[in-house]
Formats: sequence, C-alpha cells, structure tokens
Amino acid sequence: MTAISSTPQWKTLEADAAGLARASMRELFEGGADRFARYSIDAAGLFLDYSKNKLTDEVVEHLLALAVTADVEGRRKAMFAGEAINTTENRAVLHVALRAGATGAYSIAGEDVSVAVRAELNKMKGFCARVHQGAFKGYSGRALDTVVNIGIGGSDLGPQMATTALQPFWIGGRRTFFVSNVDGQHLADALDACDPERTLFIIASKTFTTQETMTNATSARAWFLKNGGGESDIAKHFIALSTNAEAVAGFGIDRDNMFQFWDWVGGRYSLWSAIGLSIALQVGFESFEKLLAGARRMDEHFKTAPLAENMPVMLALTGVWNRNFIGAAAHAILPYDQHLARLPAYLQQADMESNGKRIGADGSVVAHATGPVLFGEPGTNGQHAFYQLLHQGTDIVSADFIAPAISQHELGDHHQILLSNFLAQTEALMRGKTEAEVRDELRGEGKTDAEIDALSPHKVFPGDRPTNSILMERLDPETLGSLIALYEHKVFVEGVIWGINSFDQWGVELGKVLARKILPEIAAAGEAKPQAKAHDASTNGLIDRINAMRGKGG
Ligand code: G6Q
Repeated sequence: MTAISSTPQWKTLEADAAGLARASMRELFEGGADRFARYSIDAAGLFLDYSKNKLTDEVVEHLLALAVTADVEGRRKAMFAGEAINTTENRAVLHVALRAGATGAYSIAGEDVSVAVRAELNKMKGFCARVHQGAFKGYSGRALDTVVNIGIGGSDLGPQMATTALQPFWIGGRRTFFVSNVDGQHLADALDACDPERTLFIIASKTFTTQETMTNATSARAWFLKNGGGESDIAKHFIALSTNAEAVAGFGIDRDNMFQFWDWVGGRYSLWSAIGLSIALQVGFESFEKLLAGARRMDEHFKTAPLAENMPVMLALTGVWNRNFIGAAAHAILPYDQHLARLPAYLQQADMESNGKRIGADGSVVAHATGPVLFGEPGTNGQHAFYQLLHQGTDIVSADFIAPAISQHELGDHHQILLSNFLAQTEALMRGKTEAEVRDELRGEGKTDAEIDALSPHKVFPGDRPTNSILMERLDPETLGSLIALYEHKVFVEGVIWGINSFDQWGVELGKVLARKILPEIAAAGEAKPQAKAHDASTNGLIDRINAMRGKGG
C-alpha cells in the first residue's frame, strides 16, 4: 500500500502550504468577498464556517483529491455496510445502526441487527417509564429518583457529557451521579449524597471486567447492603449495561435487569446504546430519542452529501490540513455553552483514543503525523486562562468554536456578551494585530517613541491561527445528537486519510497489565512491605517511598 504521504496529492498539498507561507488569512479574506459562503456548510441543524482556515480553492480541491485517494467514500460505504473495518479486533463498526430509527436497516454478514437494536430500545423505554412512574420501586417501596452510573471511559464520558449538556431537559426531582475513578473518594462523595432506598445503581461496562468499574460496583453493593438493603433487594437497585451476560449474572444482577449491546459498538461510540440509559432516565426517553434522531440526520448527511458539501468530511479535511501541512500539533475544543463543559473531555477520548496511533492499518509505522492533542474548556473561561498561547504562543493550535445562537436560559444580556466573545476570538485569531497597528495605537495613547519600541513587540498578534465555528440555533437533544455524530464521522474520515484503524485502542493495555503486577506490592495502610526490586530504579524507588508513607498510616 502506498503511504498517503508519498502520494502526489499529498506532495501537492505540501507545495500549497509552502506557497501560502507568506500569505495571510487577512489577505485571503480581502481577496474573496464570498469566502464565507464558499467555505461554510449547513446540515442537520448545524452550521459550519471553516473559512477562517488558511485555505484557498486550490487547497480545498487538493484536500478533496486526497480524500478520494484515501478512498474515504469506499471506507464510508464499508462502515455503513457493516464490514469488519476494525481489523485488529475483526469487528464491524456500526454505531450508526443504534440510531437508525424505526425503518433503518443495518446488517452485519447478512444478519439484520436493527431488530435487536429496536428491541433493546423498547426495553429501555419500558424501564424508563416504570422508573419515572414510580412503578419500579426500591426495597422500601419508595420510587427511585437518584441514579449512580458506575462506568469508565466510553461507559462514562458519553452519558456524562450528554446528561450535562441537556440539563434544561432534565426531569424535575431526578438526579444522576457519574462515578468512574477507582479513587474511592469519587464513589464515596456520590454515596454521601445518596439515600439507599431511592438510589438505582447502573453498572455500565461493555466487558464487565474493567477493574475500576468492578471495584466501584462491588463497593457500591457493599454500601447498599450495609445501609438497609438486603441480598434479595439487589435486583431492585442494581442494573447492568453490558455485552457480557455471564459476568453480569456472576455479579448477582438479574438477567431481566441487564440491558445489552453488541461487540460492534465501540465503547467511545456507545452512548446511543443501552449505555445511554442514564441519559434517558435523567432527560426522559422522548428526549433520548430526539438525541438519536439528531445523530441520524447527521448520518444521512454524511452518507449522502458529496464530499465537498459534506460537513464531517470538510471538518476532517481542515483537521488534516492544519495537522499535517500547517503544523498544528494541538487542537482546542471551545464550546461557548456552559452545559457543554464536558464536551472537550468527551472529544478527547473520541479523537485521541481513535486517532492517537503511529501504526497504519497495514502494520507499518506511518510516515506522517496523526491525531493532534485535544484540550479545551468552555468559553469564556478559557479566554482568561490558556488563550494567551493560542494568540501569541510559538505553536500553532487549531480550534473549534461551538455556540448556540439562543441560550436555553436567556438571562439579561449574558448570551449576547458570550456570543460577542465567541466571535471576537475567532476574528482576533484570524486577523491578529500588526506591528504598524500596535504602534499607531500606542502613539494614540500618547506613549513616547522609546515606550512604543519597548512595548510594541509584546502587543503584536501574528494572526493566521486557524479556527472553525460551529453554530446551532439552540443546544437541544437533536442538535446535540447531530454535533456528536459530526465529530464521530470527522474522526473516522481523518483516520481513513491517515491510514489507521480508528476503532481499536491497544495503547491502553500496557499500563493496565503493569498495574495488576504492581498492585500486590502496594502496602495496606500501616503494613510494612519488603523493598521493591522487580522494576526500574524509579518505579522501585517510588513504590518504596509510597509504602514508607503508607506504613505510618495504620
Ligand atoms: C472506548 C474504550 C474504553 C472503554 C472503557 C470501559 O472506546 O474501549 O474507554 O469504554 O475501558 O470499558 P468497559 O465498558 O468494558 O468497562
């Protein structure tokens, strides 16, 4: 297989980037009045403006040619056809089937999976109704108004992000806690706020073997038994979301209380499956269905729109352009909506676990950069923290700015202030501020020539920092569904171009194995342990230091 970076299409883009080195985005805007119209897309309730990237028509054309060379269309077809595109695990990648709706039909190796998907959704719907109506009661006969979702990674970040994002749609009087960290403080803090008579524990784990989740689940069960519940009450307070029926039964959870999904649903793509039950319980099943419908709209768009008008494709192409040709090694996710506070963390997993890889699908080391480092915070908080580096740092960082035009809580002029900042930042990042502008401004302030000489370099903004702006009318279940699906497909397209398998995650294994080995070497509080010898000097030294500290704590 020819490495993508050896193709003529890639070389052309390298030449484009070199040719544009001396041009500025300011000039590109001045040179093309219709730049905004040309470089924007309306789809599935979202609006993407990608004009504030250092692109020209030639670059766009060449990026599209690269997408064709990488066979984005063929790979997209293969994904939707249920082919085993996750080659290292020999699995189909069919999260789109989870949101296909009443008539959608998806199959894997000739087997229609939609029937099972719909059956499980119906089971979730029925369960939500019973909980919401108070028919599914706790051991003392009280309704369950509190949920503790115990899961980690894909079994936590998606449901947590979506539940947080949809706070205006929460059913009054209901609460959900998300416990993921094996740090006992995480579980303890949640349990402190829970009444065992009214709490439903959802053990969310695809494999039902994950150390953190099983440790938390076991401790939650012990807490429940210690605080009023009996063994025979477990079925009323513990349910499981998993693909592993045997392990669920082993834990003591009733088969009827297990909601299943399938190995063709990757953990980080699973919020649309039974893993989304915590979302549905908090916002209601109708809103959950709207979330699925929003994603479905984006799926349809992604599946059918020509590459040049395809939002996930064009977003991905800006990603490839900035990463591989402009040199941006980091990408910021900047939602101007407080309820999207967990979106950066969610997308960190979606993007970095999918595309943070150095081995191509053919087993060889790739010759180009792959996924960038993702980070972010809601605006305007980030502006008062790390935006300094975005504007004036030595590295180029690309960014996605995301905002609803109308807030779910229009309070005074808050939202106008928020939006003015949203717009000002991308304008500033694109335009920058030249030395001549700075000197003029300082002269206008009455500064001396010496003061101007000293201060002006610090006040120059180089500009040319690439950004995308993503708008929606309101952040609601549909637009959220659409937004998440947009990023899922964006990550997929980038992975195809980079020639990697976006759907495995072997890089999380080594640390897990070593932690199991080290676990018995950590002293219980007050215990003395022999000197560690099995590791490198640093790890041995740290184990000894920790054990010395813990030895005193008996
Ligand atoms: C996601 C990853 C990973 C996974 C967690 C939890 O794509 O596979 O984040 O979701 O490790 O796994 P379980 O759901 O099996 O507990």
